[in-house]
Amino acid sequence: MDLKSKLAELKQQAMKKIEEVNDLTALNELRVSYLGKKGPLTEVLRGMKDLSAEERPKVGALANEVRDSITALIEAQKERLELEKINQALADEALDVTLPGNPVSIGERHVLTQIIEEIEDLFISMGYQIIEGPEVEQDQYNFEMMNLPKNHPARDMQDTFYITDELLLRTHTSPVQARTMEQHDFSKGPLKMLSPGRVYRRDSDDATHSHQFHQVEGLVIDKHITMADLKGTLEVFAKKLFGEDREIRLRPSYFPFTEPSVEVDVSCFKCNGQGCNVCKGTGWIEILGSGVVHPNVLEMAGIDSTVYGGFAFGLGPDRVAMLKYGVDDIRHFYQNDVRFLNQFKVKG
Ligand code: 2NL
Repeated sequence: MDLKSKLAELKQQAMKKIEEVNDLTALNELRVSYLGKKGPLTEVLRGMKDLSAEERPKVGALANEVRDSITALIEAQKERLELEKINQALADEALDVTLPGNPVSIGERHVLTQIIEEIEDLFISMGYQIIEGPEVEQDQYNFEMMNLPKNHPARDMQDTFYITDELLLRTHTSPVQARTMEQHDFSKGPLKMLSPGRVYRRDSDDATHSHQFHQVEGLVIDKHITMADLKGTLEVFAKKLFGEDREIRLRPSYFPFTEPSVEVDVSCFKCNGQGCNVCKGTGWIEILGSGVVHPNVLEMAGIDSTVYGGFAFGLGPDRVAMLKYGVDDIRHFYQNDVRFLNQFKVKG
């Protein structure tokens, strides 16, 4: 076959294959196979040396035309395939921005944390510091410094988890206050503190008892503190937590660490004092214990009880939450069933 026919056939075959190609890799392979150094076009050009002077420019021109045509078609196909690729990618990644979003379920602080933080915020606003301490305590801080010497009958009131003779799980948050009183520099001003935290008692768990629960204790020590300071403070507290219409009343009581001691009732937030199931017909709900700090407690912490005095109170956030939300079993707070916890979501 002469070179002209060879070129014509080569062109026809190449144009057909390039026309049919449908991806960029195959197109590049075709380019290499037809136009590359080892391709048929190069071979034709190499064979030109054997042609006559008359034939050589004609075949040369034809060879150029064939190469240009193939190159042009390859370029056109390349452009088409690249555009298709981009369009395909855009189609694959298309987003319907009008579709509704998937709702995200957002958690909430535990109901007890909510109550405790509400109490913390109130006392912070009155100038108190929030101070926390260890849950594994020394007998010294948990009992001794709270005016509960060994063999004191009041220790029987507290069924305690002992770890060793001297180490125990704290039965109240008072040891945090004992530690703080010991350290406080009264030349810098009064001590006003609030200690929230977990406490432990050797109770059998039932609807109203848990071996692990919470306590929030408050303590103020300064010169010239009286029962009136205590009453005013607790009135603000009761109104903040149970509503502006609440009143409080004090009843005499006994705690080893306060003298005098009082039990504090708040007028029932459900029936406003008329008598109902929440207040068991009395119109009053007991919410905390408190009193004037016993001089022995001050002295044991190195504070001169003839110069300084104070008041202290303790309450159980578990009980407050049960009253506030009508929860009938303290164990709900510790089982962490989301169906229970989700009832206390502040936001949707
Ligand atoms: C209650 C009663 C109370 C205190 C806690 C206290 C602390 C110090 C000194 C004196 Cl450092 N007292 N704390 C006082 C009276 C009562 O708790 O029923 N809590 C749930």
